[in-house]
Amino acid sequence: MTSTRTRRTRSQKTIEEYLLSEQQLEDMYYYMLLSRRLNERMLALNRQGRAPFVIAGAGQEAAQVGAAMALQKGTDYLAPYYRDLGMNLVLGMTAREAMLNLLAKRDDPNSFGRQMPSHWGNSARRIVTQSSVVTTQLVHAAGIGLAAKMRKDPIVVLTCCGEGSTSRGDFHEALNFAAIHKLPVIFYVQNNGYAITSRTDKEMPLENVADRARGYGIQSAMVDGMDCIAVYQTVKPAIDQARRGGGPYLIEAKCYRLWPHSSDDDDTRYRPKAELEEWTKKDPVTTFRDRVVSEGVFPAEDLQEIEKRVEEEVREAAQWALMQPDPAPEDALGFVYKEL
Ligand SMILES: Cc1ncc(C[n+]2csc(CCOP(=O)(O)OP(=O)(O)O)c2C)c(N)n1
Ligand SMILES: [Mg+2]
Repeated sequence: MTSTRTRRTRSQKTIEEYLLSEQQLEDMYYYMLLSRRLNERMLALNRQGRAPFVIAGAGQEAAQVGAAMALQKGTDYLAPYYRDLGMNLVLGMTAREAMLNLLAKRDDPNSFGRQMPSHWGNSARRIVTQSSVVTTQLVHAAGIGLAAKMRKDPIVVLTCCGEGSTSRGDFHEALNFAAIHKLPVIFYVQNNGYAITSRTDKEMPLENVADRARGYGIQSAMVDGMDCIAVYQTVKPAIDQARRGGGPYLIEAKCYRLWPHSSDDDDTRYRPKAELEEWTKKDPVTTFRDRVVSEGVFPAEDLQEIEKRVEEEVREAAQWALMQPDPAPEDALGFVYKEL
């Protein structure tokens, strides 16, 4: 995002303490807020009967935006999972494109309306197309890492999944393979406490996903995934090290899914209300805002300008996307068979 605002007084000291530029901090807020507002509008469209299915990243915006900002755009690869709207936005997806994807429109750049919503993919942005089968993207990431190593290409692959997905075989195979071959892959696990209705303690016998790294001899870190700045500062050095040939890294971002699993889920049947209320106090978007305002980094008026811009962008994108054409029925077999 490029700033068009007039400058107001800022606390230079605090900005330096964050080890981030003013622009990076502004971008963090913009992308987190854009992701949240898009998800809210998407759910409204779903409830109006206009969008079939929503699977959102609400509560995970800091974990996603902070990590994606550590990538080199257009150079590094992202093998995301369905909740990663925030990551896609950082790597260049527009609000209009996000809405085309939700509505399975002809011009959806992810799959031209062929995949379910939130099945990302964009070759120009180096975002790897994904399967509905959870965790398969980790194996794809290991393969891309191997190709990069063989070509001596200094790229890094960031691949994401939820903590529930770390109990599937693909997780273990991908980590083992990446560790043996010292591949430039960051395995980034967004631990949001649940795999649909199952709490973490019913998914694995350990408290921390990061502890699983030891079994493969790779380095690991845990970070507060509700804190965008901490996430960036944890992921960036791991990416830099992998780019220098230091091998894979497992990072666990502890966060929380503030919404039900999807638009088809009723979380009141399995999630205690008090737990949700506690985590809502740590909402990554509002806590970021409160922090940068109270520490004098941004005057509240500057953030209000971003908020107004985001509202307008999301409103316009939804209206525009609803009017875009659906895929033509005769194109249904496109991309299925090789054109001769
Ligand atoms: C192999 C496989 N099993 C089951 C499912 C159904 N499923 C979709 S999402 C999901 C939960 C995954 O939980 P987690 O990895 O923690 O990610 P979260 O949704 O919590 O972000 C499940 C079981 C699937 N898509 N693929
Ligand atoms: Mg989960």
